[in-house]
Amino acid sequence: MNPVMERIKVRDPGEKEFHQAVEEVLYSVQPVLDRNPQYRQHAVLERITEPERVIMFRVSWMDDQGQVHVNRAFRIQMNSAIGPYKGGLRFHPSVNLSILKFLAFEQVFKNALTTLSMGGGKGGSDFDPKGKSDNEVMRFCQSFMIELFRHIGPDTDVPAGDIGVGAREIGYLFGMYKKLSNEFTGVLTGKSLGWGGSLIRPEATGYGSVYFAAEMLATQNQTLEGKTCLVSGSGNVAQYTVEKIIELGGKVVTLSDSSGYIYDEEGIDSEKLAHVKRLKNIKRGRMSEYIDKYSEAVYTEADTSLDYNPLWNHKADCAFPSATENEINATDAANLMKNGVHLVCEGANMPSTPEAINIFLDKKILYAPGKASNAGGVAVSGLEMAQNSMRLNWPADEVDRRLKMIMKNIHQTCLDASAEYGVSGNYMAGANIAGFTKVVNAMLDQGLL
Ligand code: NDP
Ligand code: 2IT
Repeated sequence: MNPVMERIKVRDPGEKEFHQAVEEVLYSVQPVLDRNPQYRQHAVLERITEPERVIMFRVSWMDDQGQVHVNRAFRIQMNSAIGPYKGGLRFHPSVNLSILKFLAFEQVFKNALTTLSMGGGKGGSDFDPKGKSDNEVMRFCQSFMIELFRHIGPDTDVPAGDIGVGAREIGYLFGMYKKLSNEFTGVLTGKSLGWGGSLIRPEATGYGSVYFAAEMLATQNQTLEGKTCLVSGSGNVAQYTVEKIIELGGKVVTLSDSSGYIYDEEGIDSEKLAHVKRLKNIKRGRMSEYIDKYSEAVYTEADTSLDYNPLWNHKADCAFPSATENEINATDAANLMKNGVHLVCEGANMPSTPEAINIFLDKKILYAPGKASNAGGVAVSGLEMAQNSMRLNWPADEVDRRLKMIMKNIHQTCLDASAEYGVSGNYMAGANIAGFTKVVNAMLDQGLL
């Protein structure tokens, strides 16, 4: 094992998601270190795997019955070599230091790939917004920001959304930041359109993921037209992934949440997608309710006793995992291959286990790692920051044009880096190498910090 990896495992033994993310990158960049001996001398691996700063704090809040609750919250300020820390906030009961460190680590390379000036960070809390009233969510967000506000700023650290944090949460967080700092600045992205948000930011991650998939298919003279696609999740990323696949002529047959998944053999068309958006975003309901309206679909409850996810076991051409980490294991990957899937494009962060990735690489399918294919979200966050700085708003077609250009560029960067290091077509290696090189060169330029 790489001695840097060994040291991380000894120092932070419980952080399995963080180890997983680091191991993948360290493995990919070995040839870069071999070619550039100065990197080892400057201990870039040791430095890039250690957060610049970790903030951990208590969030106390009161529910509608007057009962007080206490949650744990974090902000990981991972790397600021190429710009202010940038990355989302996750509110989910599973949140812990390991998960946020893995997400912050991935974010560093993802943000570098966008070509915009953004360092990497991530934060969140083990607070579960599910089943909470708007007032409870507001009080939680206000209490969260009472501590976080002193650590962030438009040129310091710019949080955004992730799982469990959408427009509603960003609104409450922004309101409290503005009150405490007495400044109206672009300190958060994913803001609503009426007060500083960017057009296309809600769509950006999903659209970007599909643009990336289209670029991969184009290398084989194919398009999404007529392709059957499996999509997991039913939140922000999944919804706009489906929207863009439909627009490009593909057919989506699955969607899921943590309780189960639907399989709609006829395809989720625009009308059905509009229903899903209402169901999830306004009603805050469950995917199980889909079949109440569309009885042609089949709902399957999540079964934790299974060692595979049946969602990935349907005939299809393409898969877009867009829910959460490690949602595709080796069995799922084998099922995907068996069912004819030849493109896996990650909308979620680290949705495939290392064993699953090895199967994709072995079979030489088109496989896009999340840090490349889901970078459209943070890229348009970067464009939101640019618009806030100018105090101007670009029209939707302008933002979408830039998003498309950025995704095309990331795709080419991954291909070029993979070719340069003799692993042509390995997008994972390409993304890790290109992101890493950009960040460590900036670190060396700026001296020992
Ligand atoms: P949302 O909260 O909008 O949606 C998350 C979806 O995933 C929900 O359907 C949720 O189901 C499901 N889900 C969450 N956790 C689990 C779990 N442990 N097991 C099964 N299903 C789960 O989040 P997003 O769509 O924003 O995020 C989805 C993924 O995309 C995450 O990996 C995130 O890090 C990544 N991402 C998001 C970006 C963004 O801009 N929002 C940008 C880049 C990546 P349920 O409703 O039951 O919780
Ligand atoms: O994982 C991610 O890239 C995000 N959740 C979006 C981060 C952002 O700052 O827009």
